[in-house]
Amino acid sequence: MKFIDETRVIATAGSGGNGAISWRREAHVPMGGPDGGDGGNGGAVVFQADTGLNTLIDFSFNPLIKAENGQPGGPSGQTGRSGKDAVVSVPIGTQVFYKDKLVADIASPDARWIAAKGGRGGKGNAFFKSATNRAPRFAQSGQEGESFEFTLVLKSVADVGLVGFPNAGKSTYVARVSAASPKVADYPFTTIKPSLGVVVVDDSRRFVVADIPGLIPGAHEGKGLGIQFLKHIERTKTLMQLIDVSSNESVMTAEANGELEDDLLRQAALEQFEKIDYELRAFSEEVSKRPRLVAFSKCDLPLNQRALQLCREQLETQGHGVIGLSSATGLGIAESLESLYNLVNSEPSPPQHSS
Ligand SMILES: Nc1nc2c(ncn2[C@@H]2O[C@H](COP(=O)(O)OP(=O)(O)OP(=O)(O)O)[C@@H](O)[C@H]2O)c(=O)[nH]1
Ligand SMILES: [Mg+2]
Repeated sequence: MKFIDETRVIATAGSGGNGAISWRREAHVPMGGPDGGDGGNGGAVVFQADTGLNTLIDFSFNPLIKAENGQPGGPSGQTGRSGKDAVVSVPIGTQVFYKDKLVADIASPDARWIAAKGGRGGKGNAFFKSATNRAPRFAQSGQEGESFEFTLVLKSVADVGLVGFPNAGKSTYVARVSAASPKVADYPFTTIKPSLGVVVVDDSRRFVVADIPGLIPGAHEGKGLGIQFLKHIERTKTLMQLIDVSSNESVMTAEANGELEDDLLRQAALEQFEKIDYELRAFSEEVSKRPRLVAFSKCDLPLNQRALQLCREQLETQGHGVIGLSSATGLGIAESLESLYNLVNSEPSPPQHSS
């Protein structure tokens, strides 16, 4: 899945402070010499990778980035304070273009790039004192900070796509495992467009997960919100399918009457699996054949835990990894990350069609 985000920013570094012209004035020194201090340097604009970000949206509201100017020099040889750098967080994968040329690629979690250099502070008149000019009446002006208009482009490719019925707990999972904070609510179609989260398993292992709007039967024909996002799923390396039977109507009714048989529960869960599987197959045979992790979500609820036990074997014989997890309690979360990381890294990348 590729999301393209593009935005323009103007990065302006701080100017250097002017050097000072000043003379020593002390009661007992009749001819005070020059003592004007240097101006401080201007702050730089620095782009820094941030694993918690996955869009450039903030820049569309705030395209002007300005670092602080250096302070002018003072009397008695005082150097002006340097301006603070403007350190701006950008998502990993951000590419920086200047006049259509790629000038930086913020690709790793610790990447830092100086986008605009601050101006040097000017020298004060004390600096220019020499044998031939003992009383220079001039000082240097601070240099202007650099200023550029850049285009930032973010192309994120998601490694894992989350699929499942609306309300299955996809966004809650993304919120649990990444720094992203998608909207979560107890009604269907809370998520209306995909969003990404960067999952940091540990220092050296990361992957990107995509939260996708819920799929419903008929999605491949355009029902619900699904179809346009099924297209994106084609680009992910692997899928995690979330199953949640706790809001299935016949299950709930039987449960309320105290007559929930194993068969009914198993059937309801497998049916949910099949319905999504059918949509995937109808959309693309190739996508449906990719190894998939089937996760029974909300396993803090006994109902889902029981459904997991009842269906595990059958789903495993179909070649899928099967786990139970709860984004509410953390149960099975670490295991899911290990499995997904392994799936992502064992799979050849899908073909890179342009989107
Ligand atoms: N008990 C329990 N509830 C959960 C868990 N995960 C999610 N929920 C609840 O399930 C409801 C739906 O969660 P979402 O994460 O919004 O579901 P979704 O799959 O993203 O839904 P859509 O965006 O509508 O497709 C919310 O009320 C969540 O609080 C869990 O692990 N345990
Ligand atoms: Mg959602």
